[in-house]
Amino acid sequence: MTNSSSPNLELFLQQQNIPEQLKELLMQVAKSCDSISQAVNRGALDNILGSAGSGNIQGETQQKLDILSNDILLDDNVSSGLLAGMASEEMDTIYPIPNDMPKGKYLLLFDPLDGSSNIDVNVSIGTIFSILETTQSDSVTEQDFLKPGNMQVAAGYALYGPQTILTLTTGSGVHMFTLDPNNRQFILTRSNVLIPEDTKEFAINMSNLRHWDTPVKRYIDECIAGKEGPRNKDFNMRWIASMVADVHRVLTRGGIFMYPWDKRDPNKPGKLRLLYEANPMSFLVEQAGGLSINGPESISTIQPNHLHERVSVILGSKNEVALVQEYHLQK
Ligand code: AHM
Ligand code: MG
Repeated sequence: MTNSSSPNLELFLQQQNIPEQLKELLMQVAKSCDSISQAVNRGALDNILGSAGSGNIQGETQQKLDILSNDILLDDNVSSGLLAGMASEEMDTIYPIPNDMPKGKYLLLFDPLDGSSNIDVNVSIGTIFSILETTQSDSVTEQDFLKPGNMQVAAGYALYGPQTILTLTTGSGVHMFTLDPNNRQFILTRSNVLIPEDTKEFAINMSNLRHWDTPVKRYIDECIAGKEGPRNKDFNMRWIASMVADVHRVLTRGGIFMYPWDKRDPNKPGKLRLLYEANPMSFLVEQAGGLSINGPESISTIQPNHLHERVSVILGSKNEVALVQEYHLQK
């Protein structure tokens, strides 16, 4: 598919059977991602690398670009009239649209810049977003955001890598758009993405091996045993440490991505956040024919209890994820 024959995001959305306001919101989010992409591209030239000297509610150090990306998304979307509220990894509580602004029925949740540890080393990072609907436009509370993943009306991410790629789903497949830096248009470059059901590639932070639970350890041990082991095939390992980039690879050529619960902090259900990391990525992966689980269960049916709730994540090629699920159920 070439640029000249491919629709841009606006044209693509016009052809989708979704509400006009959702199309407008997706265009607005795409515009914010373009702005974040431009900030990321300039980096040290604008003195925006490095720590901001602050921390978020989850005890993580915030980078200057984390805060800048969060501000871009807030500023671009606050007056759109499409939203009732927003929530972010970088904000302690929800952000209801102020009463002097027009309000809409959507809720926008985001990790403004995923892969914080990669910002200063010029490795791929991205923005992850999830869109929910509410009936409480005027008086939104945290409770309105606590919906299981299968209630999302749209989800996606922008990956800031060698190219900026916007990947999204509105429940009719997964589609990828490449940002043309000459005219700042997102051009459809891959539609109806399907994750191969089988894979020989896994992604996990191996330095946590000693902390894993038995089913995860068993699965990875068997992958590493290769042709001589019970899987009868050699596996390859990749770990970028930006979920957005690791999931993009899985969507592009298959694979299994895991950030499982581990014994480092047994009371934490995992590292990644359910509402603005795991849910949107699970929606995309399932729409692309893959699976996404927390171990024994599908992530998309988990009822969230807190805005910043964490979850164990295992997603990607169907047959591999199903095997890890089987190991958890046998436990
Ligand atoms: P972040 O949202 O603060 O960047 O944290 C999430 C990131 C994921 O992108 C990635 O999968 C994981 O943390 C990397 O963790 P680790 O540092 O253990 O490799
Ligand atoms: Mg993140």
